[in-house]
Amino acid sequence: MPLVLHGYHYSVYNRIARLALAEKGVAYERVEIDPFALPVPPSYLDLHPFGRVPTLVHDDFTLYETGAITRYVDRTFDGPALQPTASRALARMDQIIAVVDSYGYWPMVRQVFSHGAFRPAAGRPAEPGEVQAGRAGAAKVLAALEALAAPDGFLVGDQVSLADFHLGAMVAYLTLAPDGAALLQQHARLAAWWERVGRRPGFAATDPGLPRL
Ligand SMILES: N[C@@H](CCC(=O)N[C@@H](CS)C(=O)NCC(=O)O)C(=O)O
Repeated sequence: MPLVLHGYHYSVYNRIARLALAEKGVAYERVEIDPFALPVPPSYLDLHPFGRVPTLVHDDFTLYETGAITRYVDRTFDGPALQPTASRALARMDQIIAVVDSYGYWPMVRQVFSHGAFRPAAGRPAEPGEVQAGRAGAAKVLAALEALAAPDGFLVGDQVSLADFHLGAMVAYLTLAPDGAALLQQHARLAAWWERVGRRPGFAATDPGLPRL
């Protein structure tokens, strides 16, 4: 049963898919594709018409969109269940994932992390204004998530879920930027959650590090 994840090693969405696969204990092959190196190869556009990463190929089944991939992985393979069964807990998990995608990715990853950590590490030009704008957007999303998160344990209760990986991959990047790390500390519940969740082996196993000059 060949299982192949096409992705870019620095991609936060690729990491979310890898975190779910790691937690399930599923073996898979990786194909590196950098979606920022234009033009994206036509062979990859055949898999993902929007040219983003990741894409999962399982036998003859091709799937893109990270939330669909992680839910498919959870339902398809043995290992611990990564989605709660209670309808309200599942709704909360889906809500947190949607909030992270819709409102969190850009300010936390593409602004604070990219301009506050990644670009400086890579020796590429960084815009302080992007970090400032990202701080404001990230503060709003972290405040909303602080209110949605369960009081202790994991984001939706006492079992780890896909929401923990979706937010965790973004917080891992956010906190590599000094502004992002300071911002997280202003949200006590999320800071304590990250202290626990960030220690799960999957995070170390999928850590791409920062570029080196
Ligand atoms: N909605 C997509 C988003 C994936 C996404 O934006 N991936 C980024 C890398 S983290 C990407 O491919 N970016 C390329 C670009 O913006 O052109 C998903 O959930 O998989």
